[in-house]
Amino acid sequence: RPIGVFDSGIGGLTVLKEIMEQLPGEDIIYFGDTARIPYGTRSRETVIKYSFQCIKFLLSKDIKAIVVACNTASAIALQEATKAFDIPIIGVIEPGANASVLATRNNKIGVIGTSGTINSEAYQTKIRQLNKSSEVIGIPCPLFVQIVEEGWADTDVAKLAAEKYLMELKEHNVDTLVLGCTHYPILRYTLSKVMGEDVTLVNPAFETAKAVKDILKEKDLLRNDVNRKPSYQFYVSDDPEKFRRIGGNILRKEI
Ligand code: DGN
Repeated sequence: RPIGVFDSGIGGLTVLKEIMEQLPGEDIIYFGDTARIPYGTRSRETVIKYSFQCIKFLLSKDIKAIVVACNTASAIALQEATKAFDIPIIGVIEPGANASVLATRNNKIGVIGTSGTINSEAYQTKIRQLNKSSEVIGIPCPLFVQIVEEGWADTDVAKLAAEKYLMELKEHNVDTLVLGCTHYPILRYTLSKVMGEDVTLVNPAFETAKAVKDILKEKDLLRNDVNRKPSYQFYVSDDPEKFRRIGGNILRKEI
């Protein structure tokens, strides 16, 4: 059976890409809620309602586990979802938080994401739970999503926005930065340039794929026939052409 992955739109393809690389034998069904993006600015109730609808859609496809690729949905709806549905559901927050705690040397960790993710304090709470002496600073960077979707990740526009958003994190001397939104790994060169090379960038998409592998193995759900050609199916709730075009650039593969 396939793994189901959902996101508020195309950004979750950064998570899908990592899963495809780290679990090459697995079939995957991806659902992007492109009609209702962004989740990042919506209320808690709405994010939970949308996330449950995405999960129910994936369950109708007979999947074996669900990955919540969207940081906003993971931050707000994961707890409720794991209570409501009887299937392994894996979000991006815990894997990202774990990696940041292992990476920091001075215990000063920055987290960037949508307003919904940062205001939920999900990353901050998890990181403080894991490392009581850590200082965590969360900064919402909503413009980054549009910048990436315009294809401007490596331009002056991205650099200027990053300089403004990240100023406070630099002043606090964070040595680790969690890229807490699906789109941000695409900005990593610009973010690294602005933060300085000695700051470790944590990519929750990469860490989540590792966690998915561990959980499937533990539950005996991992495919062992890694040489088979997997099937990837994509569903969106609006305009498939835009998804195909921008998504293809993210995946570096035709959708
Ligand atoms: N996928 C969202 C996230 O990771 O928080 C970003 C896009 C959005 O819904 N604003």
